[in-house]
Amino acid sequence: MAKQVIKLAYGKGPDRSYFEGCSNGGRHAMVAAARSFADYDGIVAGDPGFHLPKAAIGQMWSAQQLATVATAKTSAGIADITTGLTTTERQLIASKIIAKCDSLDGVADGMVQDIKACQANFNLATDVPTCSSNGRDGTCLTPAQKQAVGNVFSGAKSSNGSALYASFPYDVGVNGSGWAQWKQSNSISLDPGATAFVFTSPPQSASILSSIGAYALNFNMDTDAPKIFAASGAYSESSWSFMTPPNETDLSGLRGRGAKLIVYHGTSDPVFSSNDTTDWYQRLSTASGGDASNFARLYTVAGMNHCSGGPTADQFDMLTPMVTWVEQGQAPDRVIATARDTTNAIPNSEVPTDWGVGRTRPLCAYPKVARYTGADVNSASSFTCS
Ligand SMILES: [Ca+2]
Repeated sequence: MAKQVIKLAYGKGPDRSYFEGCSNGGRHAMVAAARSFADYDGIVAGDPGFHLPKAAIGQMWSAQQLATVATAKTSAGIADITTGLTTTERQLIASKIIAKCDSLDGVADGMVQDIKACQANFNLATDVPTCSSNGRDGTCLTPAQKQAVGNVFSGAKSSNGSALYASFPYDVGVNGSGWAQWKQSNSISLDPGATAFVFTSPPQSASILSSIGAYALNFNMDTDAPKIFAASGAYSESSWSFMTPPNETDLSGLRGRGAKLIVYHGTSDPVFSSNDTTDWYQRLSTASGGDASNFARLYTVAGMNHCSGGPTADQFDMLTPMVTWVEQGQAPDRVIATARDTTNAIPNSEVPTDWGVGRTRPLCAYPKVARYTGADVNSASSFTCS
């Protein structure tokens, strides 16, 4: 429609067209890269939910895990999953992740840039103190809590152990308010609503809206989850079919016309896993002769929750590097991100005060990692992508 308006107003269409979106908009971007590549010269996909129906199942899986260790019920009479893992306990987990992973990138700065190495170094079972089943005081997790949290991070599975969605990397942003919002609120409201009425076929009766939390906690990973692939009567196409790219590692159309794709993803995104996106990027690289970086690049954002927030440097401009890439042929090796401290026009209250002001970091083209090389710890220029 915009292109039509431009053509009517100026007598010719736009010279260049760009698409950018985060979250479900990131899914739109991924689908556009595969299906509508002829319409865009550059596409930026942020924290893409491009496996959205699976991610929603993952959310309800997480809710079910946390329900097993809840200590109270809601007014609706279901497990209050916010009591399964308190804010203090999330901060405890984050502090233990920091203890094991912060320095792997060369500097103890409260940010885990080498997220892959962190997964090999951090062990929930042994790095977080264990308390007795009735000894929860914020300094430990019970064995049952460790089981539940471990299951949340290892991702949704059917009863025979088949993965229904991706795992999540352990990262410091587990202490972010966005983590709790998605894992302990949206997971029993937004995700089950979308699953019940859009993602599964046939859709549920609207009457279940009055007990949508119970729908989430009773969602059957064996018999309900497959309904995202089902069509039924008037619902002649499954959500999986209409919401995901037809072949997510075939971007030959985009590549063939010289268009570019930039994807970014917070490593502490609690709803759409950055593991899912890095897995896709690795498969795209394999399908592209071992290297997709001449037309598609991925940047992970340390500590960032879903599209923003958490202990992170989450203010960055991906559009300008995209335009430079498309129009001048200069691929972005690093993009500078800024932490929104108290001096920022839109501060992020989850930026730790001990970071001071003016912190910048490079976002590195995956699989490169931002590593400290010395000098000012708050300056992106003190980091190399390697
Ligand atoms: Ca660090």
